[in-house]
Amino acid sequence: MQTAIVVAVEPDVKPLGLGGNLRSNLKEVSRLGYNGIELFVRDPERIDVEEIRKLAEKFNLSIPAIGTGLTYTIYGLSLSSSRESIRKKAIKRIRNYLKIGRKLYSRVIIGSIKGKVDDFQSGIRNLRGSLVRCAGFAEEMETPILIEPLNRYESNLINTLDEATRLREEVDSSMVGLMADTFHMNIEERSIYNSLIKAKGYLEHIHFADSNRQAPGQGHLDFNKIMHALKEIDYKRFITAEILSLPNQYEAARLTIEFLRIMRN
Ligand code: LER
Ligand code: MN
Repeated sequence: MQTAIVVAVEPDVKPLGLGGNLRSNLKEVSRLGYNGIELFVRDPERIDVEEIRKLAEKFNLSIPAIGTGLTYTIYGLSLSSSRESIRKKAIKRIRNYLKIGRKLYSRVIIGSIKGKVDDFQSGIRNLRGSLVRCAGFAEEMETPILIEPLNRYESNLINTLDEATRLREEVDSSMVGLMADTFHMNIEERSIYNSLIKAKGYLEHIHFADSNRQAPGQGHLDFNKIMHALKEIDYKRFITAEILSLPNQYEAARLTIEFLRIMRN
């Protein structure tokens, strides 16, 4: 099992992870014993990728994934929008994230950028069409994208791993995988464990947060059973903390890694 935590690149961005000075955050993440970071990036065209690559290398941290959610939450760009011009901008943005992903060997997350729609049928059709185009870029750049189901209060398009699997099969590209997030799964899945097991073959990344989105161990999710399900499907990729900064961001990071250490033993 490899461990990572979400880290914002731009110092003024507030992530579900560590925000502020990138260098000191990477130093701290490494000191705590994590193997990697998931980059949370607001503007893929304005960050110094080479500087990030060097910093991650210095602190011996992999970068398994890049989060793209701010494209929707700040800029309002979504892959399912009823307006073609918005979808085009969102797709272009994913292409820019993929360019970074290629340089850093990171997968690109398709989470909030899926958007929310008034009309489900046309929304899912638009999302599928946009994903086909994103998959084309992902193939060109040999950098996978990951569909992340979100809970119903954040999106009305893909809420479960089953729905994500169906979409993945429709898009039908080896560069499209799935990821899970225990916080969303707790709200949407009939069984967190069975859904993880069923996603075997497509599951390439996972966010860990407890039922209240605090560090694992601070809520009422059964992480023993979740870890068993992951073991059963021989999941060996990253477990990434995507958590609220409670009681503060560094303590949340510490609580997570200690909890995961205990679970491993
Ligand atoms: C948002 O709730 C989330 O889980 C992110 O990983 C998606 O962009
Ligand atoms: Mn997530």
